[in-house]
Amino acid sequence: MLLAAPRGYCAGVDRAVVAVEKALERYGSPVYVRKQIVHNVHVVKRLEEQGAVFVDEVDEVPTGSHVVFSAHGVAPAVVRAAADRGLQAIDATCPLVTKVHREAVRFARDDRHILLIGHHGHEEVEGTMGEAPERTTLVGSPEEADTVEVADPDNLVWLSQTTLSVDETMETVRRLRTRFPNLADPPSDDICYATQNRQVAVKKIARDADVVLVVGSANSSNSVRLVEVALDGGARASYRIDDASELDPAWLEGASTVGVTSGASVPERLVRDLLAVLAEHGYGTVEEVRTAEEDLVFSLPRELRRDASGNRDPRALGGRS
Ligand code: 2E6
Ligand code: F3S
Repeated sequence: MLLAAPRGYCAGVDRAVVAVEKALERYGSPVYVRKQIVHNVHVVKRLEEQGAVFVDEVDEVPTGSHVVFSAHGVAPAVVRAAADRGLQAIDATCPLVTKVHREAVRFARDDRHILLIGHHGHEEVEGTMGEAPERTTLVGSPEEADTVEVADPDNLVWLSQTTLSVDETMETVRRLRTRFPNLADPPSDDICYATQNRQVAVKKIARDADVVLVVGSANSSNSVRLVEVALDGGARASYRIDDASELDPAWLEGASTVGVTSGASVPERLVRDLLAVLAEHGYGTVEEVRTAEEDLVFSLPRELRRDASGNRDPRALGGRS
């Protein structure tokens, strides 16, 4: 068994989950959360059991209540709607998503047109596009790069969703640039460190694994990308599962080496459970294959940095540990 590292929780997911827990501790149940705090059914279920109430839109939240915005970010219109309703908002948007929002605002102010590479309908994309809807066009795939229409081809800059496949995004940019040679690059990577690190690690195990199992939920972009990267990287087969109960023993037939990884929104206990089941199937020797060390910790959302008596929370500062 080859176990990819890094895998599982990133700094932004950890911060968002802790934010909901702290809000529950401080304000009591219910604390409302707009959309899934992160895209994982088990995380959402556990927080529900602790008293969180997940809603689709802020108009479902009773006036005056606390509402947490998910790690994927929100459009400015959502922030305004929450304020208009008198809600106490706690913004758990990952700081690396906020960085992309800021880039979008800046380019729109400079009268540039943004080609945002990302998936149609994904919450992060909806939030980022909401910063400058008139000045942003979504490019959903390399194929869409071949057909997207723009008004001024010499005034373009590209940005991206944080959880895309690095290789596929580079292909999209390559195709865009053949049509728009003056397309400008973003000031820094938008695909986040966690997404990149998990893809490098899964690629490494995929070379030597017959089957790669990815723990993660169906709507988790970064988890689904890991299956694609494993297949591109040479795995004979790769499957996404929410937990060990979804493992189909038929997938293991004839496999001498099984690889395992997990998405950035996946608690490690789900991986441990899967390892226990794999051991029962004869894959009990585990080799961890590590391609990067991660030590990033983000400070809590501003609204939670002080405890109820006004003292600084130990997580207030964050930074590298
Ligand atoms: C926020 C932004 C990016 O579907 P996606 O991969 O974006 O989301 P999660 O919740 O599975 O992963 C963490 C995350 C949160 N990634
Ligand atoms: Fe943030 Fe990347 Fe995680 S954008 S929430 S660090 S997957």
